[in-house]
Amino acid sequence: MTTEHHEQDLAALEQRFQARIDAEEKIEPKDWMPEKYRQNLIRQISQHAHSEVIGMQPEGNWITRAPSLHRKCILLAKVQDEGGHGLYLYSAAETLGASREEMNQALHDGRAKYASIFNYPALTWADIGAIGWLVDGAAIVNQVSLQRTSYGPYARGMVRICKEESFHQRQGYHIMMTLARGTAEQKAMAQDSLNRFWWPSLMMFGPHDAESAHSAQSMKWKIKRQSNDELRQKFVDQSVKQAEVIGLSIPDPDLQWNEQRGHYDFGDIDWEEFNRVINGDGPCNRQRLAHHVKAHEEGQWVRDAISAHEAKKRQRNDRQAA
Ligand code: FAQ
Repeated sequence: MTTEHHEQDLAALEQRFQARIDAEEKIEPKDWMPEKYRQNLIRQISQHAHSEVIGMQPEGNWITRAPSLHRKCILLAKVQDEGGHGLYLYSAAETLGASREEMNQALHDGRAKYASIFNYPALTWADIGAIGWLVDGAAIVNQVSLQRTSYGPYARGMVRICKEESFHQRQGYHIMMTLARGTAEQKAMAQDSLNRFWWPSLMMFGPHDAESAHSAQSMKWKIKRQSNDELRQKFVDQSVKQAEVIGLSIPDPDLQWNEQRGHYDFGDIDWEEFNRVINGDGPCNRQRLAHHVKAHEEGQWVRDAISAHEAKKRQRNDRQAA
């Protein structure tokens, strides 16, 4: 086949692929897909998976210090859920031909990112409330939209993840509500936590649409269904009311209802801080990565044992078949 023929075939395949996307068909693992679609999905899904797993660290740090047995049980279950989300997502990425080992290697080498928010420390118990309320809250806004993403395994994973994230968001909000209705000291602790987590939560949605490198292509392929700015606005609009109900104030002097737009206007994000954190220089980046590398290395014997067991099983089966 000549190069010209090959290019014509490729163009026809790409056209058919786009027509399927436009018709809202889901793309499944064995379907033909453009190489860039595959690569872009691996990038986003693996980044998402790493976020879930690294996100266990700031909260895991509070399991032994939760203020009651009840809160401890809830937090333990929540952190386990996040680990589970990571596993569904790694599995979804594996259907695209990326191995878990490669994805972890990319994380450790600094080639793969994870959500910037997890590079901020959880300093007080109220931070566990703020993480549930705001971080899971922001994650849900994003993930509800991703339930309609064009890649089948990712979309289906998101349906289950969203159900669990809703419980996480409620538990965080409940912690904040309890503290805000407590002593003056407890309320101040909740407010301090909101002050520190508000802006990093807005950064979770990524750069403005005009600055977003992947958005245009990802929207065309329906990997993303709503833009970074649309989702951020949705999150701001819902959070203002939630803060009012529990008597906490959002730390933004420019926050104001805009009658014309039907949305809240809000202040500028510190993009310098965002870029610093996503490029490895946030308050906890080094600590988070070092902890992940250590846990991965310490788990090597488990992976070795499973591989050895699988090899023995294969040998036994081969002998029986012979
Ligand atoms: N942090 O062109 P865009 C959770 C990177 S799950 C770090 O706009 P895109 C659950 C971006 O990767 C939270 N990096 O990128 C939980 C790209 O760099 P690259 C995670 C960021 O993909 C709760 C570059 O900037 N959720 O929290 C961030 O179109 C509590 C250019 O950006 C997901 O991952 C950021 N905030 O849009 C767990 C959802 N923003 O890859 C424990 C799935 C941007 O070229 C406790 N992901 N970057 O090197 C997405 O929806 C998208 O990937 C966006 C970014 C919206 C995050």
